Amino acid sequence: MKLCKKLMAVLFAAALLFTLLAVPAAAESRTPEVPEGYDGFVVMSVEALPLGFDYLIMPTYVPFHEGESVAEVTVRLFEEAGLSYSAGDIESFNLTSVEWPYLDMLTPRVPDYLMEQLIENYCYDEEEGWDQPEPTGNMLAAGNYTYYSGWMIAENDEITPVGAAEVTAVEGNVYRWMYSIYGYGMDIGMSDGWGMFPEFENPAMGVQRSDAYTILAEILSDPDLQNTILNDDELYSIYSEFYNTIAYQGSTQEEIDAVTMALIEALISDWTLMGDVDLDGEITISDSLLIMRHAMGLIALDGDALEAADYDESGEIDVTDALLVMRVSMGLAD
Ligand SMILES: [Ca+2]
Ligand SMILES: [Ca+2]
Repeated sequence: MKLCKKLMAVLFAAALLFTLLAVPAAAESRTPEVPEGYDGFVVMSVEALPLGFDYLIMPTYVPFHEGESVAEVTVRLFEEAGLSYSAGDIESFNLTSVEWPYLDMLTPRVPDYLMEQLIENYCYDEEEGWDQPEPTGNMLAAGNYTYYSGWMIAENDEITPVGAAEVTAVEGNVYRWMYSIYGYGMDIGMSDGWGMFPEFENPAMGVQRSDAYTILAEILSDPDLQNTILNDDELYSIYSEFYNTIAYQGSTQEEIDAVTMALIEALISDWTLMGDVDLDGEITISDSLLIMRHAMGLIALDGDALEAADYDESGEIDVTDALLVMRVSMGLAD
């Protein structure tokens, strides 16, 4: 598999967060080009994990302008996705409902430990069902299902102390719009319920998903990488495990870290460093000589070596590849 250098930079950076391994300095920008007129990307998601609905919008790169509020970025995301919403005006943005296509066909799958709390605290009755009306018209709104439900915004896994109109978007930060159904954010693990709800054993408490979300956003921004994952059974199963774990509200930090690291390792171990024909992890003059010998028909490279030899990805291995790799090995090109 070939991964572009930019993705590698992100994956190595992510690996660094987890393992503190010494890795080559990689200071390249991320995979998608920042669109004309924008200053960078934030990661944004819209999700209802306590209900088992996963994501309305999976963690995604959204371009932003320097100085813009999170409310303004949110509006751009919703408009581009063609989703209607209610939030009042942009200066006092308060998200109360969002269009969730096919919501009427979804059945909540609340994790058992959370459902126990809902039942004990009169949000759900095993015979009567939900305490409050279920959504109508495919709009997921504050006050659906339970008296306490509503949309909350977190920046890097912490509920923002002020509304989205007052939060300035920051490059690379992860903004999550989350539908909470219990305890003013207890269910999403980001609140103690303001002391108004009984404590319970909560696997979600304090769990951070920002690193995992950034990796998912990176994958979603790279169609080639998605194809690679889809066409490789082992990689796809590792990816699925990763997705199912981060999308489940009851996952612990250990579980999320484990699947994230497994995905990163699978992607990195599958990676071919273009030009590294002898597969020793670096590009040297001997790689260039191997390419030259292959081009001259003196040897026949195969497998990963053959893939790595076509440095300019022209589909043919010739003297141009050998010269390019030589220049790289001498530090004259990259
Ligand atoms: Ca080499
Ligand atoms: Ca070539």
